[in-house]
Amino acid sequence: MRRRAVLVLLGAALSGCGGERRWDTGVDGKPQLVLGFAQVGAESGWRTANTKSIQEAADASGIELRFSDAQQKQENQIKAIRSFIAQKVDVIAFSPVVESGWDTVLQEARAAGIPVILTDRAIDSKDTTLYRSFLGSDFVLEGRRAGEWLVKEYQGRTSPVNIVELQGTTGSAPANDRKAGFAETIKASPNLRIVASQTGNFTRAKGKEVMEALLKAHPKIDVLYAHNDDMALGAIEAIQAAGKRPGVDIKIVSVDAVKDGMTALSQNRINFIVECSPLLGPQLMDLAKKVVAGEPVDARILTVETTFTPEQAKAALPQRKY
Ligand code: GYE
Repeated sequence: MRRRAVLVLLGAALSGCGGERRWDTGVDGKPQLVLGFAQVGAESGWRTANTKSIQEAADASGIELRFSDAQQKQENQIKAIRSFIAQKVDVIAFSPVVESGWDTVLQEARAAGIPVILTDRAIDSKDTTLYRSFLGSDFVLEGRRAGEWLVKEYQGRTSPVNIVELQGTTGSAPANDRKAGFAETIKASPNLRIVASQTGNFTRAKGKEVMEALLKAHPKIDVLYAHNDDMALGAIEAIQAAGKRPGVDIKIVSVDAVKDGMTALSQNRINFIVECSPLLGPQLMDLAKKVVAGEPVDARILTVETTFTPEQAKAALPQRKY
């Protein structure tokens, strides 16, 4: 504790010479850089794995992480960012809970000379100078992949296929984009129709609750498209409680590929999962160092991902980290 405080003070003294902000090297040769990270919350298995990845990567690279959990509320994230500005952290990173409404607080960060990195979720601001880089997945592509699986699955069938959709958090980039990518892909098959689409806020509890209501309102549901595994897992409970077989009576496609989702997939209770990797920590730490050192970085850094069938899930599960 004491040594760290000294190093931080030393760093402050050394960096008072103007120009680009720099991180300084401590006595053990490790960089001393303070990263303020405003996380969305702890709503899903994906999020828990993402937080762990960021904490571990910060530790491994000698970065001091100041972590805040917004409990899925934008106002809390804005407060956390303002607090990081007041603390004069070297760099701020955050996963915006929703896409809109960030300009004011990000202008404040810019005015304070603190660079901002977006991770996981994007914002819809036209002013791209408000942040240095965006690191995360292509959510439209994920939605397309879910749609492509469905189109193939029902190829040759002309009778109606009734789909219900459990959306992620309203206004969030993954909910908007996964919806759009999926809709665009199934459009050419008129028998594939979305009969209901509601938010389950990316949580298991809400996924279950909304699915219970959907099962009552729609006696014939053929497919569930869930924007994440947790909502699919909640919905599976509701489907079973209604006396139906998940994966058989109602086909299920979801996004994330966390361990619990992959386990359900390997047991044929989910039929297909599109992967979305939460392991963004190491790349985020590299980016943070570069941005603080004034090095150029790519405006958009994409995560490489795949898809899983039940057989592929069985094979991948033993090595799955999250
Ligand atoms: O898919 C979901 C989480 O933003 C990609 O947020 C992330 C999503 C992820 O709650 O499980």
